[in-house]
Amino acid sequence: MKHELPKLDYLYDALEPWIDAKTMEIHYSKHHQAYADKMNAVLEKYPDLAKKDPIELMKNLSNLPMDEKDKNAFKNNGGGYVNHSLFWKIMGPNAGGEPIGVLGETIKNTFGGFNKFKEEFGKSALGIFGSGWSWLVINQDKKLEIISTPNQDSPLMEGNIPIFCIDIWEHAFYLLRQNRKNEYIDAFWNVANWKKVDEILSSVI
Ligand code: MN3
Repeated sequence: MKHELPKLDYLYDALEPWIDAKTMEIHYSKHHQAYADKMNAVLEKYPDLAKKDPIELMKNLSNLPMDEKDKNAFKNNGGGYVNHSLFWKIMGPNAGGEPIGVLGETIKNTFGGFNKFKEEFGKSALGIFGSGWSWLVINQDKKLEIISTPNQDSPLMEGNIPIFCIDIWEHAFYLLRQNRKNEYIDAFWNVANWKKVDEILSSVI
């Protein structure tokens, strides 16, 4: 069974002016598609694994019955597949502002306020050397935590459940902002879909 890209809930230009339409189009239809295609190519060799949810496979990566070369290819491309699938969901038009509900409360209690959280998350994102992601996860102690991962490594690999993220690969911002990573991170808060993140949090705690 081939895994397909999840449908985008908004148009490519819906996140303008914070994230431009061309970047969204290439990011979704080329980059994400390539991760999906390469993940499917690995899974073709393992029909039993191909039937499973890639999220479950990423959680269990170290124990997957694959040879090492395939496992590494699956880590990179299955990671790219599940990471971007979450990324599109937690962004949206008419978004931004402050998180409310259980999410808002939990962020406040964990980080000492939304602004403190933003500061810490932004620092994590800006501090990534090369390509990677910053995440808000539910860790194994069931607490919110900010972490970052290199390349397309998924928090799932370490038993963390990601609920919010920012893609810090240059392909996520370079067309519009070139080397100005800080501008991209600042703009990103305007597309953060906290309603969706709150739903994701409620579904996993
Ligand atoms: Mn990307």
